[in-house]
Amino acid sequence: MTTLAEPSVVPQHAAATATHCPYCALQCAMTLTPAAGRAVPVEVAPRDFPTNRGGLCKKGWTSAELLGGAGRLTAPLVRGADGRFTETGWDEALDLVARGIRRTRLEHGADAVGVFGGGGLTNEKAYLLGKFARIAVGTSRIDYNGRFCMSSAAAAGSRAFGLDRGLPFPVEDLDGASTILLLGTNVAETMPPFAGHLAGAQSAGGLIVVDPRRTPTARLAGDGAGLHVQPTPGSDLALLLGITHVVFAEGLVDEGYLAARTSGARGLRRSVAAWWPERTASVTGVPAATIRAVARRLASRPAGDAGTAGRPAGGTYILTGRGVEQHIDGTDTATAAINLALALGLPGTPGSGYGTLTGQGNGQGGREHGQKADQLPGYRKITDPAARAHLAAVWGVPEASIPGPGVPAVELLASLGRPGGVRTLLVHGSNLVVSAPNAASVRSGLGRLDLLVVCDFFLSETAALADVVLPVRQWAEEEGTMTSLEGRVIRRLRAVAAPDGVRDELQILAELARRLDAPSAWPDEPRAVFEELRLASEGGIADYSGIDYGLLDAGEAAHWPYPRGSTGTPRLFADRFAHPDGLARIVSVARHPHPEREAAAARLTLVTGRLLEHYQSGAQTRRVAELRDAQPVARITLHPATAEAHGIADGDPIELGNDRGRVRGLASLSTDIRPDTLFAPFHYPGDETANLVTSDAVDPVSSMPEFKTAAVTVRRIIVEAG
Ligand SMILES: Nc1nc2c(c(=O)[nH]1)N[C@H]1C(S)=C(S)[C@@H](COP(=O)(O)OP(=O)(O)OC[C@H]3O[C@@H](n4cnc5c(=O)[nH]c(N)nc54)[C@H](O)[C@@H]3O)O[C@H]1N2
Ligand SMILES: Nc1nc2c(c(=O)[nH]1)N[C@H]1C(S)=C(S)[C@@H](COP(=O)(O)OP(=O)(O)OC[C@H]3O[C@@H](n4cnc5c(=O)[nH]c(N)nc54)[C@H](O)[C@@H]3O)O[C@H]1N2
Ligand code: SF4
Ligand SMILES: [Mo]
Repeated sequence: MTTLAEPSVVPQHAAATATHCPYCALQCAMTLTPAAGRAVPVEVAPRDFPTNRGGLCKKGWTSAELLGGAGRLTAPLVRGADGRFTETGWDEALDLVARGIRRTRLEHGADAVGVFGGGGLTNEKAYLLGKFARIAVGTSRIDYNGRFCMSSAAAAGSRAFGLDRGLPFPVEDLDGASTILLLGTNVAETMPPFAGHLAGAQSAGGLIVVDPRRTPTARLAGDGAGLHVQPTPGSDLALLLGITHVVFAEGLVDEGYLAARTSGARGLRRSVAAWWPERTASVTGVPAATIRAVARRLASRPAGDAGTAGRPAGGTYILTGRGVEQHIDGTDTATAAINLALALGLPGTPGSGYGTLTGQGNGQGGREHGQKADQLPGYRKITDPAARAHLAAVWGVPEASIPGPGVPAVELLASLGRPGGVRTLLVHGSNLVVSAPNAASVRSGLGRLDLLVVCDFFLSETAALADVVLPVRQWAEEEGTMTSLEGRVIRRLRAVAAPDGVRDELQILAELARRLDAPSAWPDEPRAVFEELRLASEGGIADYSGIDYGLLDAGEAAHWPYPRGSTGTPRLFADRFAHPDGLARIVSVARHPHPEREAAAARLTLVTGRLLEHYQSGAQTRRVAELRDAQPVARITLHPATAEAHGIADGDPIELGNDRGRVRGLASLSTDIRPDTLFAPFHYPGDETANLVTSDAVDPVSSMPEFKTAAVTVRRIIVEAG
């Protein structure tokens, strides 16, 4: 068996490397300069770029710490009969994985092999992973953590506009807005440099933030002349129907736009008729006067604002985040936000718009190139005969050999080790036992597998449960492309050599494909994989065929769709939406009963989300001293009145519980939260894992789980010393 190629040597002349942050979708630009002789091999400096304009958050500033090597995996680990890991050679580890895949496939069929990807993977890796699952393994069972992130917004965007690009306009367009409605997003902590783009609306008194917590983002609005709207968790759909009701009732609708650019508008008026402000107030806890004020502000064009050339006077933007999307009615809630935007005539109108804020570094590209259960590269549907024929030709395989649609993440995870379910699972870029809903059941599922293979840089909590762990190159050690929250394709460049023993994930996939005697070609160099991705995406919704590394290296802004021979598309929908008739589709939505929320009404509602210092499951940021020291343990926020009623003082160890499990943390008392609501970050492992109490009930359209609200009880606990 051939061994993998050695990582190519980093050119010595590369004094400074212009690249982007490894973490979130803002993809802040930075320069890495070699720092010879230090524990951390490069120094980070922010670089000017439209999204971050020279800013970085703490995570970006400290991102190079993880290149230093502490805790880094440098050889494949294989679990022995005694249950312990032993370091092995690459051939041995890859042979073992290939044998395991073959055995599962032979005994239980190809669908008994599952693949779980991530929105942090480069486009090249995401693409090759999808191809690997379908063509090398022959399984339909592939999905990824973007299902937990962007799926509701993506489903709503595709349904309404015929295309899902989180922001259909460049971030800088927000600078000229006089009104911005932020629904369930705390950008001041989750994308700090992004907050700079809110300054115009903030100073115009038009920043409106909807969040059950008074977050740093809500403060940007509330402390100025803007508004912080603080609804009952999970009531956003009602709130949006109520605001839309006022838009109709007060004649604020852009009738000309609705007639010219949308279909289905007639049903919309009817669907919001019963949501008059006082009724909406009784469901959401938001005063009727506030609901009216929000509607009026969104429809207003401030007098005296003449605008500038190319930037019309003070427009309005509506943006959603996970706070309104990660619910079992997340797709309908995002749809209600889109419908409100359409009623006001915002999408595609210069200086105004609607968008959703993509989360992970490559959360956008990761959802375009085939990691999703129902999707082929280029954002094509796997059930579409033309799409299948296109990919069959690109891959050189019979169309019938491409599997059909698989199952979404929660269903895939629920099937682990069950009859008819997945028995061998490969994980690339997710720390499931911390980040998946109802985490205890996911942990049991992983325990029932015949073979669990995890690729990671570190021994994450999920990798620690694996049978085989394969150490991969990270961020500044690899080449590739990422697609930012604006749909802009950018280059990730290698600045340092990876530690000895670490392999590129593309090489791992290609090597496994060879060991499985897979048909088709298996390029393992990023540029070659991107060239294949261009062909694969050509003619699809997310068409990258006109983009190449040369263009990106020259610093060209490349927003997809970017068909061969064209230029990119920074702004979408100016003349038409992506449905065949060019119209946006208004799908009327309604609020339905919700068992978890009803249970929560009798107990307390736990809301989960993020802290500035930690990223996701914390697998990376809990290893950075500065970030860990700033937020070393899970702190659960509760209102002083709630705390008093439960005999809890600030700093007390507490436990939240329900029939799914229990989670621990230290009480943090704050009047920034509603008395009926608690907040816990989901970044911590062990008994501080917030997902031990979240529900794996899913949205019927997107299969997004209900991360944001869980019914819980709270109690003070005594923790034994030592
Ligand atoms: N520091 C940091 N930054 C990150 C990440 C990280 O882990 N850490 N992750 C990245 C990723 S992948 C993502 S997806 C983004 C997420 O970015 P955001 O969407 O900004 O983050 P969250 O904290 O998940 O949720 C936002 C807000 O929703 C509120 N919320 C909860 N329930 C409700 C509700 O029912 N209604 C309303 N209106 N609001 C509600 C929460 O109080 C929270 O303040 O962040 C990205 N950036
Ligand atoms: N309760 C609750 N749960 C949530 C959320 C919430 O708001 N509340 N948010 C959800 C959301 S929006 C998201 S995006 C998920 C994220 O949660 P996860 O899917 O767990 O994401 P990360 O913590 O980023 O895990 C990525 C893992 O892959 C590794 N990794 C990073 N890059 C690569 C790579 O290129 N290759 C490989 N092989 N490994 C890599 C990292 O070291 C880390 O161990 O969590 C979801 N879970
Ligand atoms: S905002 Fe996001 S991309 Fe920018 S430095 Fe922070 S984590 Fe990195
Ligand atoms: Mo996310």
